[in-house]
Amino acid sequence: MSIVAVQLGQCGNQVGHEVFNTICGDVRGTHGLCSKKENEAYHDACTERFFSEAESGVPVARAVLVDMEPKVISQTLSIAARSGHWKYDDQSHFCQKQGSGNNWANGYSVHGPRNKEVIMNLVQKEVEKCDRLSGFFTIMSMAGGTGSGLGAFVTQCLRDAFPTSFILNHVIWPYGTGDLMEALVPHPEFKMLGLRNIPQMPENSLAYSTFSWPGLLKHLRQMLIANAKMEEGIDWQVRPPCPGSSISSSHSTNKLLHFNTSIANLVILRGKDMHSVDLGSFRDPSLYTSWLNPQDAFNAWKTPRAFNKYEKSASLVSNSQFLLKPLDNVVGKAWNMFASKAYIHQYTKFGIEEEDFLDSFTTLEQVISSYTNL
Ligand SMILES: Nc1nc2c(ncn2[C@@H]2O[C@H](COP(=O)(O)OP(=O)(O)OP(=O)(O)O)[C@@H](O)[C@H]2O)c(=O)[nH]1
Ligand SMILES: [Mg+2]
Repeated sequence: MSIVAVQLGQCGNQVGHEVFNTICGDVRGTHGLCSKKENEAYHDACTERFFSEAESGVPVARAVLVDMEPKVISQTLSIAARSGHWKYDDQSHFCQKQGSGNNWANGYSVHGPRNKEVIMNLVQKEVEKCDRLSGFFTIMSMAGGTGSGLGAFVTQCLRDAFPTSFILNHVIWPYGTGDLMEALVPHPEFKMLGLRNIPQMPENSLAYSTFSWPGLLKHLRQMLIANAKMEEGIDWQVRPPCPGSSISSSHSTNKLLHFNTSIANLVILRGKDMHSVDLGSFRDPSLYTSWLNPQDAFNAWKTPRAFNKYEKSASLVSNSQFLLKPLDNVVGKAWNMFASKAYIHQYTKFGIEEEDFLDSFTTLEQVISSYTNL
């Protein structure tokens, strides 16, 4: 099965390039710690999913690059080609002379409809190169105008044109305040997924490190429930609430303050002895909201194929409350700006009306309220 990536705006193109570079490095890596046969099967599946074969033998990323200004696209194309290991298709990109000026409405209402046909034609060409298409992976920033605005527009076009394919929107949030900052979505109201990965270790320290699966998973689970993005600085005091505890108990207060409740989790284990790993601590019903059967809420994928140079590594994709606070802050700030009519004219001049803002606030406040009440 193949996936077509659509890289939008500066951030989408830069991050997209890194994604393909990482995938290519992983596919080419020889430290898979598995049999030759398993290694080949992994290599073939991964290559088919993300790359098509060029006559030159160099894999070509299944990607469409879109930006409203040319600089980043030309840089991205040439850096990839220089690697010698993979490249983008010379024809599979679209740019204009001028960006969307950090204006969502400009990207969504102006650049979107104006360039729909040519962008969707490029997508169609990439789709036709796939023997079997499973879906789309769009990469864009939430700030800026092209990634966010045009990206939202293109997502709608993809949904219309390919109603049965999956669409995974990879949205990069802007750096905030200076703090380091089919299984997972059981309900359309809850679709904010977060990613955690361990170990986090510089390459030159790896030779001196030993990792055990129980140690890695203990850290990963605590990163989840205490909502820590990094392995460092995890709050080990946070515990799941006791079943049946009342609102006034210290556990409930703890939960209210710190505990990150999950809807669903997916753990991906890669490397040595992964079949023997005990994942019981992630099946604990107290980690999850009560309305989903805990058996449906947890999934695990395992492969002996090691990732990068890690002998063992674990990733967690979770649908949880992790994004609640930042989202609430962003919506609060946006609401204040809207109430004082700041920047509104920048949107209304491109046809976005005050009513559209109110609808968006209602939608997001509903998401916040739903996640809050898990
Ligand atoms: N993480 C990460 N963030 C980036 C990167 N490039 C840009 N950003 C963030 O993306 C936001 C700006 O969006 P851009 O992608 O530059 O905007 P654009 O989509 O090109 O839209 P316009 O330039 O307005 O046409 C800022 O918040 C940046 O911090 C990147 O390579 N990595
Ligand atoms: Mg830009």
